[in-house]
Amino acid sequence: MPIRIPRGWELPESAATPEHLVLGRRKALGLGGLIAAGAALPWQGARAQQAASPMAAMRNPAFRPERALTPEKDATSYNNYYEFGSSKNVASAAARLPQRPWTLKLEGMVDNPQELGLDDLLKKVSLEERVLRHRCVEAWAMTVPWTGFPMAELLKLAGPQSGAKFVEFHTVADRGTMPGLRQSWYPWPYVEGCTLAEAANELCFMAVGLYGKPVPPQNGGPIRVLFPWKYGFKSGKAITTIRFTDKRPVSFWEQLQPTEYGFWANVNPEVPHPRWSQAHERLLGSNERVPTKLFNGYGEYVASLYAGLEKEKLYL
Ligand SMILES: Nc1nc2c(c(=O)[nH]1)N[C@H]1C(S)=C(S)[C@@H](COP(=O)(O)O)O[C@H]1N2
Ligand SMILES: [Mo]
Repeated sequence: MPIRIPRGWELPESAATPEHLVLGRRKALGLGGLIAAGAALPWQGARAQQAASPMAAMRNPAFRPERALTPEKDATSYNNYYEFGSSKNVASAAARLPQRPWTLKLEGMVDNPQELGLDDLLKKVSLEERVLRHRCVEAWAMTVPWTGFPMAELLKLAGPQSGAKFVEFHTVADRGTMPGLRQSWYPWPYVEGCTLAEAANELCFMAVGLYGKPVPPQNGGPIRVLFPWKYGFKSGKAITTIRFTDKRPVSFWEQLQPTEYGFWANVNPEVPHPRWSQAHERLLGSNERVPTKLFNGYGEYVASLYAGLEKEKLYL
């Protein structure tokens, strides 16, 4: 009998993956023997499938959301994007941000500094879809299908040098389209960072698609980073430069309010924000209130990253 794949990936009707891709994957998963033998899984190496949409890719069944998908209209109309203002209603303003041409720079302490056109980069990586939970520090959450590739693939392209210990993600600061940049008390551009080990973790993901389509500008198109185990502010939108360094970056929110937003920002229900509890979260769409999980439920991937760092403020 072919191995039984857990049912978690058999998502409800609302799942955004085009039907033919789901069917294609089921057929491929029928090759149970191959999977058991440790051959490449069918969704690994799947290129973006042109037929349905340029950003439709095979869903990676390892990422079981354990929650219903957030309706697309909610995930794409309730956003945090301070470059466009502090309201959640930024989609129409963000639509003015040009999505092409787009270049991504890999720089700093790397063997292969380079500037990549986004479409050229997409030819070098394997796209997959991951349904991931997202948890904002403000205690709302969503569960959405992202298309993209592991950050580890960019590390391979860049070749970090032995002295590189941290990674900075610089996001675009476009004066022409971003009215928030005129609010000069904010430390623009929006820069976030992590350790090299965090960037190399399987869960750190570069997203170029959402619900099988290019990531809409308000959600961070054309390319954003995702740290699903950290509060959402770590997941910078519209990334232009990834910089490798030996100094721990001081990120946007940490510069603004270091007593409330730290470097690590791992999700933890037991460590309240100084002004509110983090024990529960509200799901976009249904408004259901559910308990928050340590590392947003991704401890099996990331808990080991923090061994020996217990004295750090890991959950702020
Ligand atoms: N450049 C940039 N990236 C950003 C933000 C921002 O204001 N500017 N907000 C962050 C916060 S607080 C959250 S919760 C998520 C929101 O992502 P979403 O709008 O796709 O839900 O983006 C993060 N990335
Ligand atoms: Mo957030």
